[in-house]
Amino acid sequence: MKTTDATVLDEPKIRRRATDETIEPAIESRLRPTTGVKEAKIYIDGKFYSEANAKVSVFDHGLLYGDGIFEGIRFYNGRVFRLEQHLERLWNSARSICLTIPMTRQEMTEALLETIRQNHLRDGYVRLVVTRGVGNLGLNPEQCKNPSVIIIVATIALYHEDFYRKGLSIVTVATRRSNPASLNPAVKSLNYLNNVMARIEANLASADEALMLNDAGNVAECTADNVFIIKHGQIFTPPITAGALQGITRSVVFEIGGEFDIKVIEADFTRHDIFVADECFLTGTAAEIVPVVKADGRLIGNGKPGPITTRIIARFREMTHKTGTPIFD
Ligand code: PXG
Repeated sequence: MKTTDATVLDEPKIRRRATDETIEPAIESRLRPTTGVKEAKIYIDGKFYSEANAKVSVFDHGLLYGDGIFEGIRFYNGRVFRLEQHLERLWNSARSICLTIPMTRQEMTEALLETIRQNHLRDGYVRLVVTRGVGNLGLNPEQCKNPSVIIIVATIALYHEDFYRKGLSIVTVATRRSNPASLNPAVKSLNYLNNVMARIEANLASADEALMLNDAGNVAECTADNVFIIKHGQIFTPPITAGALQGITRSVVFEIGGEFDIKVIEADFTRHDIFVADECFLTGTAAEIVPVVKADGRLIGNGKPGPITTRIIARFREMTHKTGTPIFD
């Protein structure tokens, strides 16, 4: 295997089969840029790296055990949307898993803004990751003396406008949201395998998203989005105790409900309540606010995005473009 890495000590002494030639390009392709940013700069522990050189140790417990936390943040029109709330949730996740973030919130804010500036974007996505850091192969985090901070800025692959105009389909999956007594779903941890499994189930069922229930059989949320239903002019969403993440976009819907004088109520409900709802929508940083028109094969309402959902989407877009932490001044 050819390599340009001078620190490689030895070549693997594994006899190659003829088919190995077909493996190498696939491995190399992992180094292809994935942020969508030309000459992207990725922040790792106070320094910037190119995509090809942005690497973490194989001994990082984030990789070995999913031991770490993350945030997905959007910036629009040169402003970071709800940055303080994202940092608040990051710090809460850290506190919950006894992880000390190696910088102050002010320093994190500056590192994040500077990473966006270095990538010359006005609209995009930021993935903020804090890992437990390098340890040994044992899982005891006491071995990990230096947590790592990673900031990746990417262009956002916007969902097609049809997605918002026509709505999407969801399917209830067998994989349950984890019980708060095990890994509390309020922690936005690097351990997302539960959600990945749910996502696979949705893919297998050719649905756009997976609806996850909690242990009690009540609706919790989707794999990366909170869920809302509208019935008789009132908006309902599962409480955090049902296994829903304290979504930032979710909290914006509470604000918009207040502005529109529409009650937003946290309540436990079942998938039956989704089937008989007038409207349904999902919220998340990546998807923003997106209507759901089909659940487990049943049309919701008349099978078209509802009027309240449509109004909320319009107001949300206004807010994303007019508010937020300025990046450039
Ligand atoms: N529920 C879960 C489980 C999540 O991970 C949300 C709800 C929505 O929260 P916000 O704060 O984004 O309104 C999330 C969001 C992505 C991405 O690419 C986002 C999440 C997870 C995985 C990917 O934006 N988290």
